[in-house]
Amino acid sequence: MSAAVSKEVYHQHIEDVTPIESTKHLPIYRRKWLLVSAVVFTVTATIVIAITVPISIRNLNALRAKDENVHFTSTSKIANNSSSVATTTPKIVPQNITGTRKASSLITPDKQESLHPPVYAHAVSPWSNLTRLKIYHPSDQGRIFVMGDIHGCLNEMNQLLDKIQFKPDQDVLILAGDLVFRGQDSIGVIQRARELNALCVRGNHDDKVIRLKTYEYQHGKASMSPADEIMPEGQVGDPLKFGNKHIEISKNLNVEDYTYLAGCPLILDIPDLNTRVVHGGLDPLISNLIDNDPWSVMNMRDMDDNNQPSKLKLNKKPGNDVQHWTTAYEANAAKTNNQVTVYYGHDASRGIVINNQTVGVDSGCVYGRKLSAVEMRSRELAQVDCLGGDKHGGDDDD
Ligand SMILES: [Mn+2]
Repeated sequence: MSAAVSKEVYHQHIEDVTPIESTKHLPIYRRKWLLVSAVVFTVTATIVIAITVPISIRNLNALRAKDENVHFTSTSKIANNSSSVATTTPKIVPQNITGTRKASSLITPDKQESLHPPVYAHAVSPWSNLTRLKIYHPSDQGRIFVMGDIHGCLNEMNQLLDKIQFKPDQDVLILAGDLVFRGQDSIGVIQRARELNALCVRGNHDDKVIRLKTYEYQHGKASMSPADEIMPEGQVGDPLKFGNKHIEISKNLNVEDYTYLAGCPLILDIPDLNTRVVHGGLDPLISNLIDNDPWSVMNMRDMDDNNQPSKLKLNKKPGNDVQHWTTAYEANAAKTNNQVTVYYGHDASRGIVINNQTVGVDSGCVYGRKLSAVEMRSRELAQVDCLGGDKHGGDDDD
């Protein structure tokens, strides 16, 4: 178990890393023009900011004085609930109710006050470009499916969508992470998910692909060698070598694929349905969602002897407290009257497990077993058989 990390390192996720095009391949005269444009742009932007910011602040203060309960965003009107969670889970006032999911119904809380890393927390990679939490307010109509780890099995994904007669204009698809790796067509799965406007959470394999790609955007492909050198990321839970097998996927991502995959949050919260979706799991003892350690949320299976999340399947022996995180979660929920259900993937060895408040949806498609989807309101299960994919073994067998 790693040592506790400093709050500064843990906070690195707050900085968004935006892909930038490399300029190294441009001819000299174009680089000069680029430099001149950049200088002109910076000077203009500075003047504009200097003029507009004081005015905006004055306007904002006037607005706050007028009505402290109403906030505006660029796309939608947000009104606070009167409950204590209102500031972190603002509710969208529907502008136009139809059966389809509105882009504005998926929001990212703009500010989260509490961030207390648990003692076992790992550093968050500066290349992870991670959103910890998104909040989704579904419409009343249509079905909401949570689909387990697809791992590049595009054919099976399409067969399952056919089987449930998925209607993109009415139904909602949520992917429980690990869209990529091991299977035949990881890029195809991302593109299909984009087509369907699927919601998603980040899996441990998605995370590796994103980190490699962000590094490539920032430093260029040529800097990613030698293959056995470790990418500089600090004390992360799973250091990556430049030659890591996930680079086969990251190098083929276009900007839209990257933006989609990086946009899958660590945790998708659906407060209207008392439900959350993560890839690995949630520490049952952490009450503030964003205090969860990202690496653990993407990787956890069992709780170890110290009641801390582990990626391993540990052995329960007389006298130790080893148990699957869902066992601890269900017990804790019963004790504290917590009504929130958590959907998760990542644990193919256990397969489909539908409990009171935890629903496991990874049934090992890429290992030649099944691909599964559970409808959230009815809890109906749909499955298709899988051919499986190329099994990369070795250092990434989790
Ligand atoms: Mn996984």
